[in-house]
Amino acid sequence: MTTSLKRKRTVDPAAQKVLAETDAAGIETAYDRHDEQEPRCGFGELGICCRICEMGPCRISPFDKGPKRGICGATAATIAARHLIRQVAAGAAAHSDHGHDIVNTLLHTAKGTAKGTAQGFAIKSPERLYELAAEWGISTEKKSVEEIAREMADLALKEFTNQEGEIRYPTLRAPKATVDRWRRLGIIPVGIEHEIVETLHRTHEGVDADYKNLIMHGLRTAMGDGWAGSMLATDFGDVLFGTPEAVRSQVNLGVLKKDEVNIVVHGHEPTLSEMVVAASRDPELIKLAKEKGAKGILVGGICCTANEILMRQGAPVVGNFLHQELAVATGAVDVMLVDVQCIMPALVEHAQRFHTKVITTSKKAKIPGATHIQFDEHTAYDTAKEIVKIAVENFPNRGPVNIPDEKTDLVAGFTVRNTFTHLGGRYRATFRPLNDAIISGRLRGVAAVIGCNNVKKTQDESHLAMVRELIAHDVLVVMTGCAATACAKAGLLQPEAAAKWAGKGLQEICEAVGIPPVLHLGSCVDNSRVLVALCEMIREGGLGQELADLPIAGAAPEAMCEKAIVIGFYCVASGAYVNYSPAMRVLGSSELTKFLTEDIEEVTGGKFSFEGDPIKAARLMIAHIDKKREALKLRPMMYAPVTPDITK
Ligand code: XCC
Ligand code: SF4
Repeated sequence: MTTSLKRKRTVDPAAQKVLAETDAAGIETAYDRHDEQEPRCGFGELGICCRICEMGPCRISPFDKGPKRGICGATAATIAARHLIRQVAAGAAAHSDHGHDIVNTLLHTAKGTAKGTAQGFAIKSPERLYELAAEWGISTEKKSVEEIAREMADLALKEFTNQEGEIRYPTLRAPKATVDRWRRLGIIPVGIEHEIVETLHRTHEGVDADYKNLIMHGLRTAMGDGWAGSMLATDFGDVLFGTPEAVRSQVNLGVLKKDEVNIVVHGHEPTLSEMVVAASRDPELIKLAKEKGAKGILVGGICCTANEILMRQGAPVVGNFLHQELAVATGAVDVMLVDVQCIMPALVEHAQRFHTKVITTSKKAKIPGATHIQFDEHTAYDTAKEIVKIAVENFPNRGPVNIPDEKTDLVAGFTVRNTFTHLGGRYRATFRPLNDAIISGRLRGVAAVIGCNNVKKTQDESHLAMVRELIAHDVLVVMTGCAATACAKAGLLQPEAAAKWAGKGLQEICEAVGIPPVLHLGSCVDNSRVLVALCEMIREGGLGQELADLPIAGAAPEAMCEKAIVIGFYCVASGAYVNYSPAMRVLGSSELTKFLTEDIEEVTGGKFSFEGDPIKAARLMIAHIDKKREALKLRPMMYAPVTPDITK
């Protein structure tokens, strides 16, 4: 309410309106708490504060004078690398534990202990299950769908706990040259959990002090996320909840309804939110809502839960990370239902100023002051109904309601298969048209722009600027997470966006195929879809032998959490160029910074940059794509880039 007025907090007009209201009412948000934290501790920002052992905390002076080593002798590079890979491990754990829960839910569903369909869960895509079984080499002969699912789920659970060998997907899916490189480097994980445990061991006081060795293990740990934990979350999620199909929906605070019960699901796991969507259609509950004076029941999402139910149910998206408090501040949210990850504890106190009930549902994520209703897959549908009922009964308690008008149409639901079924014509799922477009210079390449909102930056601004710059240069953009929501709000996820902002080559493709220039691939665990798409591009031929050869790049321009760090790490491990901003906390060590942003390219074929200006970062990504095009001796680009008109 004070200093935050001095800076631009968001480019989203809906958010601007709500923030004006919260300012006027003296209601605090994350932006105010951000300003309260200034000035930050410089040691922390630079990554040269160590609090790993009880002799510390130790800090390294970035100046000529002052200590250059911690008490144990750890240098800036050691300290920053240790803390960084601990963040990688935490991110890998978050995604992988989520994957674990999905595999477990499939197992319970297949065992019938989830009371079968009575409790809502069913194997919605047996086709995807059969496909995976074939890929994994599991015989399906004379087995029921449930038997296959049980067998696959048991095998998948072993990916978490294996203590020797290699996780399954790298060799099944990645090109041979990439697998060879990984084996040479020794970065194929033996099991997801093993690498996380080893990270914690190596970074304990007095163990690994070699920053390069630490980072190599960080890459291995991250591979266990991208090529196992997240990939299993996506694949088994598709089996259980259905493989997404292109779907139309709407996004932004304006999707909330003044005259309906509004339930906002926020967090990450699709298990409960899928059930809540189903329960909101229950005639008994709709009848109750009408008795309470509401016209119906709306379920909308925030953060990746939003992306999950958008992809599979077409549910509207209320907003991304920095919208969580703003949604409540509209006064129109009857229940904010949360599970795990990206949930601000501040929500509970914030909600007390309105009528909103905050309900936590995971034993792993409780917040003091919230109502806790434990979710259990065995009683999933009953729990979902109970929660919907609470929301309905809370509807008459609303105070003043102020919902901004803004809502934007979007198309989402792209997957590796359906995108390229589009590109290849209805009956031919092939990457040939994509590869040909790149080879001929109609398309420059592909960029994945992913990740969060970060209150240190103007909400959505970097996502929009970067993505517009990329598509203007004929780079097809794929997105996930809160980044996708940012661009959806600005209309970039509509087919019409191509004519407005894309370069001529990309425009031609979008028009021919009827896709937007920016493709929504789902939640953050669905970044695994990007990895699979890259593998398919190599398999199709003409774009090199290994993933590192591809004219592609990635970025997280408003990165916020450890999950964004681990995604960056598995992309670099997979040979990608990744711009990550704000910079990881390594800048206090010039050696470590140089390793991550330069020398590592010799090792994995990928590298990081930490450019904070989104346009400059986009240009770096384009330069990297052009470098790869040159190495592949691809044809010159057909068309000059257009200048994106940001006023449109
Ligand atoms: Fe969280 Fe996934 Fe980041 Fe958004 S993008 S702030 S992680 S919800 Ni995943
Ligand atoms: Fe200090 Fe070393 Fe302990 Fe870190 S591990 S707190 S640098 S003594």
